[in-house]
Amino acid sequence: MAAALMSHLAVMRKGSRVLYSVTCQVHSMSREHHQVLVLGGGSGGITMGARMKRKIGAENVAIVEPSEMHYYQPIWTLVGAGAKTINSSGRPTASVIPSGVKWVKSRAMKIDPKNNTVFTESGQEISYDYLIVALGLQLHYEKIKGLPEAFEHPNIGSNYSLQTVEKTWKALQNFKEGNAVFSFPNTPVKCAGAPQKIMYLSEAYLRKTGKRSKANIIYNTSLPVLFGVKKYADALWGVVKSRDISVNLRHNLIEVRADKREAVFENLDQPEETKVFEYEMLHVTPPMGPPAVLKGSSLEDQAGWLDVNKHTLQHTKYPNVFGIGDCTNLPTSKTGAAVAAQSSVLERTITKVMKKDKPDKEYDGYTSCPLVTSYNTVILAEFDYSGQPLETFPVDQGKESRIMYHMKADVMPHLYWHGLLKGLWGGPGPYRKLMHLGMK
Ligand code: FAD
Ligand code: UQ1
Repeated sequence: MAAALMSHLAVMRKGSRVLYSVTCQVHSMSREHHQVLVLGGGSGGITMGARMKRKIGAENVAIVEPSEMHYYQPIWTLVGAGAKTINSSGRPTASVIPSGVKWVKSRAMKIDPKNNTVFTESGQEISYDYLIVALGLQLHYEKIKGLPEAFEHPNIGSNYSLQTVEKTWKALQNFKEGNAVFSFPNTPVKCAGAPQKIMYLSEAYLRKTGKRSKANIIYNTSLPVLFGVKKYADALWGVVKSRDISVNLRHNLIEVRADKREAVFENLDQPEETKVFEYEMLHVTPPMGPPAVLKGSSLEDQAGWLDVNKHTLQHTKYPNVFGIGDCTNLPTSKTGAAVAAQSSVLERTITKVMKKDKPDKEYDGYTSCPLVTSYNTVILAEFDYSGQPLETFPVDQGKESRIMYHMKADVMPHLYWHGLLKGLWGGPGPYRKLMHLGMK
């Protein structure tokens, strides 16, 4: 009804100032209330929607999500390497919203936690009793000079976005001879292993197609290490050496000159020093940051991430606000696996808070990264807040494994769509002890 009135007015007063003020009035008329409001319908949002539906009934839950499609992002690593199709990674959002849960198909524009209210782009004003923030993170290609325009040129791709992931595969197929350069930015990222997974796959592809001898594979990372956990970093150094890959630490991509096929990196240990790498192929992992809507909401920490208690996932200032996933300041690596482990803790925390009890289950920082090292091998990194390995399987997961590749490529997608998103998969924690029975 409001939409019909607005479009009628638009026809009558197109372009006038009067239209703007009337539109605002129409917008402000749309108000609704939900016991639990979830912001974001990605991995964390859909998962918590399903769990909350089970706890309090679908009619008491709503999810705000603007996108028509929901994507299983972890498979983009394999899409960029031509091992899976982009179509296999997406499903309509309508099909993943738990049935009966209200889908507010819009974008949260402002959050007012003092008044328990969220304002959407479509003009709705939604109040809540409990708010779950699952907004993910934002990609910032525009922070690199020359991007995103450079994606118009061949030879450059990025597995991190829907629009650019197939360009990685094209660039790889078009490779003739020269440098294949892979970057890692100077910000927190999601799936910190993904920037190098595509490098190992590219190296394997060039070997398979007889072009490897004409290629220099170069990994330029802003980090001072190859990976944050020593056990897996050591294993990856072994892979890098055996495949003759060059790694440059503390190298941060600042500019792409696509017409000349040049990538400019700054040396983070020697500011002012820049190095230009010519490339035949460039894979960009963009700088990333917190969702813009958190800015100025009083929900964010100094760096802009959602400020939550690292054990309970409850907001540090507002006890009826909770967070999950990439948008939070949880000091662990941002992954879907972490979302899974967080979801069971968060369900428990919210249930306790609803009963006016104290939260009693603690998130240990569990996260996991299947480090794809070729078209049939994976090193399955799993660790917690302490940065110590916390492995599920009773084998040495620091070794490249074919079974783990099968798990990443074929099992995980099923676990995601039918387990995690249905609120039935809370991470491998309960199975870990079982798997290690009989071991020391
Ligand atoms: P997302 O799933 O990104 O969801 C955020 C949602 O919020 C989106 O749907 C977005 O549209 C919505 N949103 C944003 N702003 C607003 C707004 N203002 N209002 C309303 N909605 C909004 N994880 C693994 O565990 N294993 C892997 O192997 C792995 N590999 C990866 C490889 C790649 C290339 C990438 C890109 C990611 C990978 N990940 C992996 C990471 C994993 O996909 C994310 O950590 C996970 O999706 C985080 O879930 P989330 O709900 O926090 O964010
Ligand atoms: C996981 O739980 C998960 O979420 C469903 C992933 O991705 C999306 C993962 O990549 C991984 C590795 C896990 C952890 C699961 C096991 C069985 C170790």
